[in-house]
Amino acid sequence: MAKDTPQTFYLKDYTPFGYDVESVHLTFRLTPETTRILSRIRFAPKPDATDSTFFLHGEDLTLISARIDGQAVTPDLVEGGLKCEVPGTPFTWEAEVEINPAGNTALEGLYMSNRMYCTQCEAEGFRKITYYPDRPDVMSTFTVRIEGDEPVMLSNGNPMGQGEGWAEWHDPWPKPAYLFALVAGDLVNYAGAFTTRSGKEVELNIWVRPGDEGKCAFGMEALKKSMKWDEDVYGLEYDLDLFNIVAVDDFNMGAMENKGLNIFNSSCVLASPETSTDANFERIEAIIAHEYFHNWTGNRITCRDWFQLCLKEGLTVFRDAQFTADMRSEPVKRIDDVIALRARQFPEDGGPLAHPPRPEEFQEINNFYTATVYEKGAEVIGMLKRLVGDDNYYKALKLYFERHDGQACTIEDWLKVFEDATGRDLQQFKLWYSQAGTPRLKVSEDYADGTYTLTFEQSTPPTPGQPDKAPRVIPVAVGLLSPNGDEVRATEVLELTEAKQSFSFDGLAARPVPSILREFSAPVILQRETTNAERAFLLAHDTDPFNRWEAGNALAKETRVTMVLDGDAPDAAYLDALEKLVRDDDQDPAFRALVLTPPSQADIAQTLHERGFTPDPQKIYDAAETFAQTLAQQLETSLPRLYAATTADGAYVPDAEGAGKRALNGRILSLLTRLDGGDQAARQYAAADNMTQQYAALAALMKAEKGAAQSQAFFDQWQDDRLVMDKWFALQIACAAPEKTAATAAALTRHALFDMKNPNRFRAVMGALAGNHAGFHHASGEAYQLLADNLIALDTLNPQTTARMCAAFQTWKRYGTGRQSLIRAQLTRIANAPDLSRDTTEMVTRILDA
Ligand code: 0A1
Ligand code: ZN
Repeated sequence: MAKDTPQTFYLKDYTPFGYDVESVHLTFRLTPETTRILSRIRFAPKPDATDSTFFLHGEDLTLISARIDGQAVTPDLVEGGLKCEVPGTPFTWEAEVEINPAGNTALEGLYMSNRMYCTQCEAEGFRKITYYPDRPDVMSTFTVRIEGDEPVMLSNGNPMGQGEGWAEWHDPWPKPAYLFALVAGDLVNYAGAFTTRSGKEVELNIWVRPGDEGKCAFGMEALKKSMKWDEDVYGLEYDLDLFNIVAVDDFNMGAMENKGLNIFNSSCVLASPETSTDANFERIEAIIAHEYFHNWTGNRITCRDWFQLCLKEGLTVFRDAQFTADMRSEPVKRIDDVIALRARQFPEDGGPLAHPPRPEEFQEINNFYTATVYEKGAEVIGMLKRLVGDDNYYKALKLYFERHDGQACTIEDWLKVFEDATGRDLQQFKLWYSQAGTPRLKVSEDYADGTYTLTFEQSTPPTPGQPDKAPRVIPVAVGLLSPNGDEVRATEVLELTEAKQSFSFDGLAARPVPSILREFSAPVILQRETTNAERAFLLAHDTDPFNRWEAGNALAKETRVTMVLDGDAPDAAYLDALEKLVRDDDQDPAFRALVLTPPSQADIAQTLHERGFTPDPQKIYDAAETFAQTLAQQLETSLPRLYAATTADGAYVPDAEGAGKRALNGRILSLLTRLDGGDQAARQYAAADNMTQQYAALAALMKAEKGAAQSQAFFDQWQDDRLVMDKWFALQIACAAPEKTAATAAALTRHALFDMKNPNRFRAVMGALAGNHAGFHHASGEAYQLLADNLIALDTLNPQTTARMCAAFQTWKRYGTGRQSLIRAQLTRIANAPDLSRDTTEMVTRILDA
């Protein structure tokens, strides 16, 4: 059907569906190209319906037959679904449709991945399986019969029976269609068990392709830890007798929380020391927790409509971050999250794609699974918790689960439980959900007669559709240090509500050094005149680990910005401070690794842009290289000792302590490689028995252009492992010099193992291209063109992944006119590609309209 005039959906237009769905029975007759689905659905007209149109969504379906109460009917096939005359009393709708899973490269609905059937229904994929009111506020129980030759055939809920060529499932919990799932194929299970605190025995399985059983143990442990943690911290128990996880190779996102049958991108569940890095292990633990936590925040309490997406995603990200902080290190998790927020959410919030955590309109909801909905959505909850305090937070959450279990809710419902539990008025706080853009917080200070005064001015730049913004509630955690480094005021949360507001601290013996926005208490950009000496002081003395890191990070940025703008050499005082910290064995290795990790080049570009300069990616690259080289030379005499001291002995364990040590060791190795020509890295590569060290050594060598032999060896060793090969593809592009980046990526798209249909492989190559800042923005424009070529080609196969990757161009307006016109030409070329999908059209249009 024609998609010429894309439809826009608005939050304000919400109307409930006119019918209750009392039960859903589905029969799947599986064959790769002509799967038949028979549905039998019991509908009951709602007595108070405002709109009783009987419209069922449906896309890419061939309708074979339809019946109401056993009588054949001929529905009207309309854009996006069907309409039908129906009785005014409860009735049974039956339909038979045919679909083609093998031809489904969009990976939405029922599709095939490596000869295995699987589904992805969030957000609106169920309408590609059968005609249905495919909206999250329509909840029902599902009974599913699967007929086919596959050895394993799974769906949601509990198994009801199985025999030769069939299996039946029933999910007793009413759910929206987006949580439906079906998997069928040649799978083996890695089994586990969990006893809930009320004594219920739950069978756990991770289903994988034969051969991958050895990569399930870590994921299983992570699942059990998540189940236990949700009981201990939130009092939430699992509610079925069975919890299944399935790993699939072709998946658009990370994973999906389908009720009782989570489906995972194999990269987010399969792990082994030989094939996964520490970062992979940590991410897998977090994603398994995230999907598990959705069972309550998402499934038991779901969203009324897709505008409320952050209701489940922001809260679930917040919960998984709490979990990771508890399992690993709280400050390290916070620092990692803030780095990610600044790298992914700040550019979104400051560019053409800016939208509030709860958007008010969309064309394609798949384009709103964003850093703003997820990560900023979680930040908003973090602020709420800080404002009401821990006890009130858990009191409100308890009320939320009691009051709304089994419902499809809104942000208003969510805030109301906090108001009711705490007596607090959250009207102004709610602006965080409706306003886009990152607030700027300008700080000035004054000291006289023992009284120190901090004055804050907040403002938020205009974003698309929102020229002016009212002041928000901003919790600013502040502590004060005396000039000798002692803390003279412990952390206190200042609550900003006005455009300009002052706070005083009296009884001070001397002018204090403020530590502002501790733990990054609000997602804002702090603007404050300060000196490098003060930053170095905070790096040495702050009692808040986040702000200690932040001080080091600010120093690193200042140094690099000055190098770029003035061509200066790296700041000597900063180098000294770094050296002191790195050599201090009393300091946590993970913390030292973080301080030693330079700000990304994209981050420097963003900082320059914020200060009104046009970033030059090549100069930023050169400054990064000079800085690293100078640091390596400064540390020359200590590097071999540090390398030895941080080299882990004993068996590899992917825990926080080991990971912190290896992260520091990796940073040291990369510096050492700048001085020893790669000798140590080559030895490490040869000796490595785990992927973290093998990969770190290979990366150091490739960066030094000394890794040809090891890269070939890596390929020979791992060519049959898809996930490891994704690393091999990405690393070559990430390590390429700016002038070679596009050519390296182009050559890899011609490699026999490049497969555009596999989102992981596509992202490994195109994501690495967009992520190599100086290479992507090389003045030749070759990288822009290569990305556009590939996006145009992918769009005909997989619109969702194509549209997401268009965001690589979202910062285009911050670069110089030459680069802008090169990018505009590519965006225009994409926009004009024949039959461009609705997903990509929306993204390119929004980016171009900037
Ligand atoms: N709800 C999942 C993420 C997800 C979203 C959309 C998908 O397809 C469009 C797939 C997965 C989560 O938050 O983990
Ligand atoms: Zn989620």
